[in-house]
Amino acid sequence: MTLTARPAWKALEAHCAAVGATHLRTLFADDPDRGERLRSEAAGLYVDYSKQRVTDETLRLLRALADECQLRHRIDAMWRGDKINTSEKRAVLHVALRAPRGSSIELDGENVVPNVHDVLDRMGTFARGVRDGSWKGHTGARIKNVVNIGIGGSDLGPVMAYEALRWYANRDLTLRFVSNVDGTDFVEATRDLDPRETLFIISSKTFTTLETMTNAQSARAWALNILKDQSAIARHFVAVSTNAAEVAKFGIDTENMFGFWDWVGGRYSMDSAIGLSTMLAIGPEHFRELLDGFHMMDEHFHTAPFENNLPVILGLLTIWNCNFLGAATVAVLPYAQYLKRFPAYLQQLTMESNGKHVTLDGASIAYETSPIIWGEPGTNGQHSFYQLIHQGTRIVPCDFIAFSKSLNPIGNHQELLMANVFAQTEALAFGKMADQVKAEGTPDWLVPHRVFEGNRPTTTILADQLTPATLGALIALYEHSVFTQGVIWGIDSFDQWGVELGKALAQQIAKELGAADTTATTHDSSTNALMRRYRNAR
Ligand code: G6Q
Repeated sequence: MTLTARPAWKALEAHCAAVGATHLRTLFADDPDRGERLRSEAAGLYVDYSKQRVTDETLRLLRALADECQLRHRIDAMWRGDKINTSEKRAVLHVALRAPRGSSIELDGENVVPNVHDVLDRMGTFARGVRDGSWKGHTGARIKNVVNIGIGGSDLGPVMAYEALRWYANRDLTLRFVSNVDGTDFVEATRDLDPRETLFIISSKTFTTLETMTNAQSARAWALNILKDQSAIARHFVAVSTNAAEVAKFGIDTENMFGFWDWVGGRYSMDSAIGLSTMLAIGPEHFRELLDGFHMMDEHFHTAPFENNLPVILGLLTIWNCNFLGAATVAVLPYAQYLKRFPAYLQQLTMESNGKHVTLDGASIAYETSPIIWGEPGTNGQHSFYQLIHQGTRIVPCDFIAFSKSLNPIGNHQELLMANVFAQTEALAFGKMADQVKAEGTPDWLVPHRVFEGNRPTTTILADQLTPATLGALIALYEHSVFTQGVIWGIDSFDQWGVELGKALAQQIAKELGAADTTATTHDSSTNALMRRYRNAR
């Protein structure tokens, strides 16, 4: 049955027509306790969704929709190792990456958890060696710099986690991340580094990705330019990949390769060996805590009733906002400078997972799928784009993320930071009405400009402190929320066919740009003219 024909969907449409426009002021006035009731807590995260434009009936109907879409069954299928990534015929088992030692998650009858821990143990031994200086560079010098080369899922997670957990990082190691095929990325990342003290992690699931392989070749040339000796590669390059053959071809000893598996999607891989840079920065023990945080949220998602299941609630609220209230985007607003790359990470996680136009069986979709995710840390955003969120013509649901205790408590910064979180969510929900504005003595002509309509939906996620474990729980919260949304929309959240066309065309065009005959006119008139212009200018 198509989603929009389901009884719960129809009931939600009728419900939305009846109460969807009810102002949050009314919802709070009629139900003064909703702030105490519409909240839930798990794995160290307190989530207040009372400032979403929902009633108990909305939530009941959304859960009915989840039941009709067999969410419970699909969660179980994921844990069972079913090939729920149907278009790529793959299981989706990132939950196994953080399963505790001794537990069991099976794929085709085989427990995959021991393999996960074998790799974690090897990563741990390697990371300790680099951190304590016993792993030396080719000339005997200690490794002081680590450069992760990877892109997409092999970059965004590592960058985000490094920034997020910087407080826990070994400051004797300099971490850099190179992703873009723009040579500037590599050159700027390495210009002040000494190859004798630099370790490259080539992170690529396939080990064939154009950008990563191009940067890896440049890294090798850069290193050999000083180190001279091919055998130096073994001390300065390690690989994280599923493709041992290509790793060996590149010249990296597979002894120095850390593996993962085809059941780990790129954007779900930051807690696999792809997290090697994270482990080098924060150490194996903190990395373990990160995995424990993920696992706590996994357990909660797997077992908690939907009424207080955080990923389910957040996923269903996204359905409500996007498909019924008509929101097209979600702003992610971490009030934590360390989470500055978290919105970018969530962009990939959400939009690559759920930006789909057909259902699992290939039928076209006649409802909206993934919202557009964007955001910046607060309070910075308040001085730029919040204007639109407060007074623009569009609804922008916001996720506010905050931590009660600062890792860097100086002066009254933390109090001011938190005051701003609470102020923003209150202002967005309740606004400021014309009579209030007038009562302040505002001249009549200015009143409309100073009115805030309010009724702007927000969720607040509050944790005690930014720790490896809270970060893990936070990421898993979004991972499973994204899955919940995908189940409702009936799509494959784990493939990414949409990146293929541009990749293939770029390969073709790269050949043409390199060809001797520069008159190629195989494209449309716009592309041909751009290529001509570039050729003449280069
Ligand atoms: C993520 C995507 C994509 C992928 C990159 C890098 O889910 O599949 O972002 O991670 O294209 O791929 P490799 O790790 O294979 O280089």
